[in-house]
Amino acid sequence: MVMPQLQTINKNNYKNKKTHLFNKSYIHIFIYGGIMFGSLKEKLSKTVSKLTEKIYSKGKTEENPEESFANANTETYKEPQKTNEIKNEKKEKSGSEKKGIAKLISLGKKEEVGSKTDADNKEQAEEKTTESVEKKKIGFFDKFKITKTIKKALGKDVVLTEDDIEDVLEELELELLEADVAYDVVEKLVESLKNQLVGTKITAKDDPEEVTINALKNAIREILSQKNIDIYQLIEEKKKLNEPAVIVFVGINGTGKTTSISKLAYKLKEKGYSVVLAAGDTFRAGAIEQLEEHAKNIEVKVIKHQKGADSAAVIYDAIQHAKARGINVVLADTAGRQATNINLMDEIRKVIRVTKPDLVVFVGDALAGNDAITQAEEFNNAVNIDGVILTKVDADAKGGAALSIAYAIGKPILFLGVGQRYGDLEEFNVDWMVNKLFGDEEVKYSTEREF
Ligand SMILES: Nc1nc2c(ncn2[C@@H]2O[C@H](COP(=O)(O)OP(=O)(O)OP(=O)(O)O)[C@@H](O)[C@H]2O)c(=O)[nH]1
Ligand SMILES: [Mg+2]
Repeated sequence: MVMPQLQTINKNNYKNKKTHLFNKSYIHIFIYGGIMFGSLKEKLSKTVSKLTEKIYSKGKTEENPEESFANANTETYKEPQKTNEIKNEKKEKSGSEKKGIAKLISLGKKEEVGSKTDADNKEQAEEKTTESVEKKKIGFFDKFKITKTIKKALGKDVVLTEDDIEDVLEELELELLEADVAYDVVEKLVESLKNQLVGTKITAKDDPEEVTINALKNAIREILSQKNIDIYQLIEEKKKLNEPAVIVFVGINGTGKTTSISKLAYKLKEKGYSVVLAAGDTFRAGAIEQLEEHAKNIEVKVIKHQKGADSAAVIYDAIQHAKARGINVVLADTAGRQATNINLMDEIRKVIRVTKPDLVVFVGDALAGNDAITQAEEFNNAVNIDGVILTKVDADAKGGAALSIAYAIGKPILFLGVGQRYGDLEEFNVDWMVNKLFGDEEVKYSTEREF
């Protein structure tokens, strides 16, 4: 396929645009240099270091104390004063009364940190800012390299108790909440870590760092392992029935529905499938033209009606067009809508009822963090979504939505939008995410634009 011409498709050309959530990404890029999941990686790396340190310090022998990891010039992170606000807020959101994290919000904890003055807190926060800027220079996983060079065998077997690691897990909980990881996900992750680490014998033959990394990886795998959807298998199955696979994209305004449709169409064309787009956003000014511009770039056909036409009718026509011409896939755009907009939510229900798509894909903006999860839940309640595309992940240092959304709604992430080129759509799977979070490379996506 011929590469699409570099061209700018700016929605401003088509409509009076609202302030866009994407603007937030510049803040992330400023802090983390646009490193995907950089902040989350850093938090996980810190946890691994601290847990490893706990194991070494418990495994040191009286005769040879300096062999211990704890004494081997390991830098211990200074924690800034964290407010309990994030935690309380998220707890309220989740409505969960479970123990676990809730326990941490106990007064005891508050008193312990509460003895510090505001000035102390400010100073610590400032310290952390300078410290984190410096840390950026040596890279997030350099800490791992430090621990690797000073790795020693344990002096004796170690069996960790809950008390041994409680403080580390408490810090991890706060940090994950701060990274916009959903409350239930944080609770599950920490519980899983505890189950794996507490009471397990770690012997001299074991590598304490490997033990902790594996425990954390397993915990993350558990969270991400939703039943996956193989989109290509679905297309193949529909092909055998001489029918197109119909995929409808839904979500709130500006999350990247139209862009993701164009990226997926590009990917499917590259794989040899024929695709038609349905201009089902008949609501927003300029939406049809925007889709047509993309379609021209990637050389696919668009089925459209007039602005204001019935969205279900447009998509229905596109399906008939695909059936008549043996086209493999129909990708249907729809208008962005807030779940509170009753009329538009009724419209999307009608679209689904009339067109009976094979997949309803919710498109969420990774930068919206926990809000993306709430939106996904609302759309799932309204139209029963099958899977998720998370966009703007290239600018997402926090990683909270990517880690939480599938678990929170019980539906898999299918793709991640990672930039503003047609090829910037990553197929999501658990290994991909685990590699990105624990790999040594810093993943920085191109800021080049094709639209
Ligand atoms: N960096 C980055 N930008 C993206 C990504 N996906 C979409 N965008 C940008 O997000 C903006 C909105 O994308 P659209 O595809 O128009 O969003 P939409 O959901 O169709 O918006 P409405 O039709 O208004 O509801 C555009 O400027 C896109 O270039 C992504 O993965 N990474
Ligand atoms: Mg759109």
